[in-house]
Amino acid sequence: MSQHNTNPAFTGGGILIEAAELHIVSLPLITPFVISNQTLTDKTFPLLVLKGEGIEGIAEAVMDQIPDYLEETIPAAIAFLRDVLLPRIVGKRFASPYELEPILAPWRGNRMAKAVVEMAFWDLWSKSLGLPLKAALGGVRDAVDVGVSIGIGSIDVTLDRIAEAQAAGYKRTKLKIAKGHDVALLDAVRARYPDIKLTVDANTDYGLEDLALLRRFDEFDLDYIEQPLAFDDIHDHAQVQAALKTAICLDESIRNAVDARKALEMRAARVINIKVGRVGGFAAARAIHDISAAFGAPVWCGGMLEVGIGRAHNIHLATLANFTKPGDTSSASRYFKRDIVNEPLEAAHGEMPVPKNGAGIGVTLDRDYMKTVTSHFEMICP
Ligand code: OSB
Ligand code: MG
Repeated sequence: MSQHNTNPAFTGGGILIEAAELHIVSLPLITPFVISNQTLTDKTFPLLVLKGEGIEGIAEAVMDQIPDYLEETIPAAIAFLRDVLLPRIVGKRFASPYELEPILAPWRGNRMAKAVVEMAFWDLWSKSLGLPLKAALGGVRDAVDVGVSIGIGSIDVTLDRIAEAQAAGYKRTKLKIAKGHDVALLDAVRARYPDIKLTVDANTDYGLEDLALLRRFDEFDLDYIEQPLAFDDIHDHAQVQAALKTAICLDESIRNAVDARKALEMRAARVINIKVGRVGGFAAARAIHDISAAFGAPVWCGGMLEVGIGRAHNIHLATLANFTKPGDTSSASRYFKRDIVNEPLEAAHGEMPVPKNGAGIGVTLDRDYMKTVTSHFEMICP
């Protein structure tokens, strides 16, 4: 079936959102993923389907069950979506994703919950136009450069995982680090791989009191050090950046384009990680992309261990021009034995092709398999 809208009732006067499906889906991870403050053994996420004009817009939300990466949680997001956001959207018409802004903007925080609504509508809207999401966003590439993110593990296991990533042709290796799991690891990795493009992600594990330790990271020719300090800090990162040769990259603490401007103005970072879920949707992601370009700061597309729906959104986003560093959207098969989308999202030679099975995000739900991994389902109607 063509994803292009052929419904004669569609007048171009906006897409009527007839209903929303809200699911919670859970897929086991092939190997547990360990970062500085959490171990994930499965990937559990809300999945939203907006239905209108005979088509479906789909997105997955990136908050975890508990507030480990940022403040949002799945139970709170489900309540906010069910009770606040979706009732204000279902039964209404929207001519473009920008028309959602007045509905999303008044509420504080909850960017991941807002993002899932906005992203699902971008998918629906681009499908209604018969365009790949990439084209609706203004992307310029047919494939995006990608690297791997390797969770915390022993030095031996880490070296093995780097060997696999190198064999697969990934363009950058990002190592999760934490206090006590840093310099010795980097020594061993650089001894074996002196020349690979290497970065580290501390997920907020360090403080200004660790400045002397952080300065030692300059020995390892890292492309950048991601989020060494607190999730809600920008200011103190400027002190770290001033003391180091290596670029700082901010992830957790960039919530929107204003944060990105402040961080770049005060030289708290030279690189920005953009996650569309973290920043509240594509409009904000693009604004951060644009302000970073204006400062001459490269950006890259982060990941949250998404399954195929979120991966597809990420790939389309990363086709924008200033995504000049490899992103985290590696092959889905590194994390999941079986995905809930029909199209395999596999990188080759460190490049992830833009999925293009139909318009919009270019991947389709495997509804039969999804049913078997869904723990919660509700339908929001007008
Ligand atoms: O900081 O990028 C992060 C996973 C969970 C929480 C935080 C982060 C991550 C990742 C995942 O690094 C990377 C990926 O999706 O492959
Ligand atoms: Mg990160």
